[in-house]
Amino acid sequence: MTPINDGSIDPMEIRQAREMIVHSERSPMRESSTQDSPARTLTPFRSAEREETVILVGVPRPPAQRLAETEEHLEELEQLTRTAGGVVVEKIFQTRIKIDPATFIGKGKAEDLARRCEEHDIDTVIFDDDLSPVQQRNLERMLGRKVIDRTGLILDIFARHARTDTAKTQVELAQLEYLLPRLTRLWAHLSKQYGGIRTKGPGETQIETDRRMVRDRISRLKRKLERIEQRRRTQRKSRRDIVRIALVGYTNAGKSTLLNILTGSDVLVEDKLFATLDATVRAMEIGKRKVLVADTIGFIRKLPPRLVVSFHSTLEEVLEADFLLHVVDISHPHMQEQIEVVRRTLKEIGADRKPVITVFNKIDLLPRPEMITALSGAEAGSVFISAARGINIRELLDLIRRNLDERHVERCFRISPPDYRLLSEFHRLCDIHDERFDENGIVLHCDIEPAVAGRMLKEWPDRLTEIDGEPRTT
Ligand SMILES: Nc1nc2c(ncn2[C@@H]2O[C@H](COP(=O)(O)OP(=O)(O)OP(=O)(O)O)[C@@H](O)[C@H]2O)c(=O)[nH]1
Ligand SMILES: [Mg+2]
Repeated sequence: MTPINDGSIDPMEIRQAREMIVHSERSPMRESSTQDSPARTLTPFRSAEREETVILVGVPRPPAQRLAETEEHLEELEQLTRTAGGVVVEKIFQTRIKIDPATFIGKGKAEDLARRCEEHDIDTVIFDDDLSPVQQRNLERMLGRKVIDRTGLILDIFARHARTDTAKTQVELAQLEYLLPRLTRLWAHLSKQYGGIRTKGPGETQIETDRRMVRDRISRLKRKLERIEQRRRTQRKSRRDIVRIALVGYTNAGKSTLLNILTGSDVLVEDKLFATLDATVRAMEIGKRKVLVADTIGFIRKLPPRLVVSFHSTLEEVLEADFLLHVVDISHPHMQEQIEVVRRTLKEIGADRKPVITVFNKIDLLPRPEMITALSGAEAGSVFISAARGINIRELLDLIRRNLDERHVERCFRISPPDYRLLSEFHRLCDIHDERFDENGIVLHCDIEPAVAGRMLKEWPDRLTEIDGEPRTT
């Protein structure tokens, strides 16, 4: 058994360190290259030839977290592991009142875990909880295997699923930020081995070089994201008066399927966790109004808020939406907890005050339709649909329309002298009931949002006036 923190060199660290040297010599971090970034050297599953064998570790901490709850969490961790290409051989539980700062599970349990890893020829051990860099390093030494936590695993899945340039950039940034405090473990042994008293060993110099390289790359990626954001901001400005809806929800709930059916798009839909990594915005018409709908990254329990925040595009779409459609997989055994996780995450990113329509999806999979009656009483402003089968979509559209109507008030304007550019702006932004020409210009009745009306009146003071008492012709 390798003792904790003894400074000895373990073969896996040397391998990882070499990969890092080879990498940094070969490619000085190309723009938006997720595949070759140094973060990949720490990600769990890279072998294409065979599935990697995995042990999962859950740590119940009564009374706050009971064993049954940890078991559920490990089921989901198993699903995440499969998504990343690993096969779970065993799940291990260790109840603890207090977490061990050196090994998380305690030295005795870690030794037991090491024996099991040997017995089953395990490649990787995955903890459901976040490990500190020190705990991760100590455990890797004791077990002689890769040890990662849920966040590391999720990052690996993100890296595999990132397709667009924005998603790749965001994932690489999140990976490097995760990697930075963990860099020491790759090089500490080398500095101990070769460094003299008060002198720097080559390893230590290398750590500094690597840290600097990673920090430089982080700044470059941040600048690149800022440019992407700037572009998106300009796009958003051009559509600022159009109503915006964001689809939010637990991963795999059916958000992308719903976006496709609402807007006639062809966004990727997969029975996988985190199929969507970049916000996609599509237009649809409700009544005569144009509405923009955004698909966003799914939430999951124990997803660190800083990871959500690193997905700026999702964050912005959610924060700037006029209201949210919270898509819930009604057939999921842990539906209630998933709802809570989504609500908590919305709170963490500051979007908990947005109006929400709860959309219970996948009703076609319900074994007991009575669930609908029970839930419709408990969840006001909700609707029950199947996005995949197209069931009750009309009902959802009606609910969205009612929400829009509440935001719009009927008002009457005169455009004088007549100006077709201004008229088409009205057509773009509101629902026009009636429009006619008189000797002074164009008179129109429309449903318009008060803020939009205020802005238009300010922008066109010489052509636009609000009038009262003009009767509608329709
Ligand atoms: N039976 C059934 N399956 C559905 C329904 N809606 C979506 N699905 C399936 O659920 C899976 C996930 O759907 P997605 O639309 O990719 O879910 P998502 O919420 O976008 O997932 P992420 O992007 O991974 O967070 C896919 O296999 C869909 O075919 C439904 O109404 N009924
Ligand atoms: Mg999706």
